[in-house]
Amino acid sequence: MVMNTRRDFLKTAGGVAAAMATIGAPLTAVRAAEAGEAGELTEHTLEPLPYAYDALEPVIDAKTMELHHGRHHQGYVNGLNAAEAALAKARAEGDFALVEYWSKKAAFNGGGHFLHSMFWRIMAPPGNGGGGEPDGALAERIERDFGSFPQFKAHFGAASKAVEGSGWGLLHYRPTDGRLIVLQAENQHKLTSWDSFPIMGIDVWEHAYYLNYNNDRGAYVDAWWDVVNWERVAFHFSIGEALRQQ
Ligand code: MN3
Repeated sequence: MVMNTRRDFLKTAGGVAAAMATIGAPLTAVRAAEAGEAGELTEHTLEPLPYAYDALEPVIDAKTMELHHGRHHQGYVNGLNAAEAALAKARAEGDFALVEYWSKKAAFNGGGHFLHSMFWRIMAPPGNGGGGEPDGALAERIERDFGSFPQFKAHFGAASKAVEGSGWGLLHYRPTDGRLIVLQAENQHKLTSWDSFPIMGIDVWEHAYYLNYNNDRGAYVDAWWDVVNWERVAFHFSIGEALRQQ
């Protein structure tokens, strides 16, 4: 009985880890982690964009994509590597004086790396993989949990526009009951709900839209629907559904 419970837990925990890796983290980093020896750190890396910098125009301009991916996302990757190295050093030296500082850095930069990796993947060129509406099981679940697709859009859009300061509007999947939930995140990691994980989200930091939309976050959020890659979101949803079966 105890063994079964433990086995079930490990199975579920492994499933959640695999889902998170598939949705956000670069697969190269996952392979490195699996191959690593005890105590060895994963070197997180920035994956190339799955399309050209100008592929999302006119919704998101090429210069914004270039800076956002090459500078901002790279910064989170570097910050995560630095934080994990500092924590490893603290363990080795038995000196945890700065553990709070580096733990916060790991959460902020790790959140940034995960969410941006997901963000690039759930977007596609307008009219060529981006835009439209979801179909199939995802569409049915959105209808069940939000009443209708327009009601979901209204809720998600309002939450995204209302994020205080820098952050994200997020759609989460909750494996315990299969429910879809709209959440906000401040910065890259605050306001997290621990029993669910994001399957899509919009970056509403000013660096995501300021060159094109200036201070008009609302116009950016409204235009953003034209680049949502629903096929990819549906794939993330299916990962959640598979977890729920375990
Ligand atoms: Mn960003």
